[in-house]
Amino acid sequence: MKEKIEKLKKQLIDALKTAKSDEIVRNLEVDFLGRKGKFNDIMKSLKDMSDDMKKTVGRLANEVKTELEVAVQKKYAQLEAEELGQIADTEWLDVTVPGIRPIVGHRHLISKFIDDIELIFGKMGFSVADGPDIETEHYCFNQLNIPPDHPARDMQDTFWVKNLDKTVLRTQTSPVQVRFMEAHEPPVRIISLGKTFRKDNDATHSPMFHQCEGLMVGENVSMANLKAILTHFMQQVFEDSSIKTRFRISFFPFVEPGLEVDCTCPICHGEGKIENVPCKLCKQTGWLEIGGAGMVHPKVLENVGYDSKKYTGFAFGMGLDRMVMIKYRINHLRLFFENDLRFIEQF
Ligand code: FA5
Repeated sequence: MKEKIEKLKKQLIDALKTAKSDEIVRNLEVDFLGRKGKFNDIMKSLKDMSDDMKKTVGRLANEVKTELEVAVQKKYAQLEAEELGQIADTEWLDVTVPGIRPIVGHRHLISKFIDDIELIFGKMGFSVADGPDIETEHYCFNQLNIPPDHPARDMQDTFWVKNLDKTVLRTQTSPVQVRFMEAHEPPVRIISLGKTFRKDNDATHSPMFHQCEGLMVGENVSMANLKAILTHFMQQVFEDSSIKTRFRISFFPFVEPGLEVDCTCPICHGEGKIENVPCKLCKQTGWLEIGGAGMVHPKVLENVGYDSKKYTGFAFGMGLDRMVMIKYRINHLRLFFENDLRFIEQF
């Protein structure tokens, strides 16, 4: 019986040496040391032995069983250590390797341009006013001297807001003029920059675009002031002191006279060509259209309770996206809003 016990011990020790997984060790444990295992068979056979044999064989069987139980636990521990070692190998962390620099974003080109404009006008004493993107018909049209059914409403293809009576996505930043004048007494000197919306869509027209509105009202404010301020602004924003501006007569119901504002092309400097090559940007005219302007209509001043005999003022509204296109030679408006990082990261 003693040999049988020693043989079982050797079998299990040998099997444990080659066991490569917890599962194999568990099967060996059950097979040798479990309730129905080989060692229990020996224990069961003790009852048929003499008392002396019972004692010696029983003691030996218990000692070997304990020894083997320890060997099994050691094997489990060894396998676990090996597994951890492998993980450590595959997830090896070399703290001396230089880190991966996180991608740091920056402000969008249009947002940066808005900051630039605020700075330029800020130095000329203009403060910044805000208005809602979703505007009432009252402020977007009526108060700007564009009553219902006036043909001037057709100049702007409007998004009306469903289920909200007489409400539009603002087609222009001009309603901010009215909102500001209603809340403040003259003198007024503000700009307002933000999103505007129209049912347009091509290379130079986007359904959502940005405008910069300007308004200056006070005593003796004249068109000469308008010209001086816009010329200085254009020179600053295009970083070219040779830029000139010109006014062409136009129509906007909230100003009289109404004007289109052009500036000399910053690429060909008003020549229409560069070294005899026709300038594509200004289509050889030497001029670029920047926005609308004019002297605030007395009706608009009166709508907000200003004395139109005492106060005069000018207003202007420029398309920001077009100016950014000119400044950075970008040929399609869509690029601003597609969020393609290959484009955005260039600026
Ligand atoms: C206006 O919106 C007037 N509110 C401007 C104004 C203000 C006139 C104050 C007088 C006094 P207009 O519709 O021309 O004007 O638009 C002004 C500028 O917005 C245009 O010159 C153009 O640069 C830009 N613009 C108009 N529609 C779009 C569009 N769909 N996409 C991109 N830019 C546009």
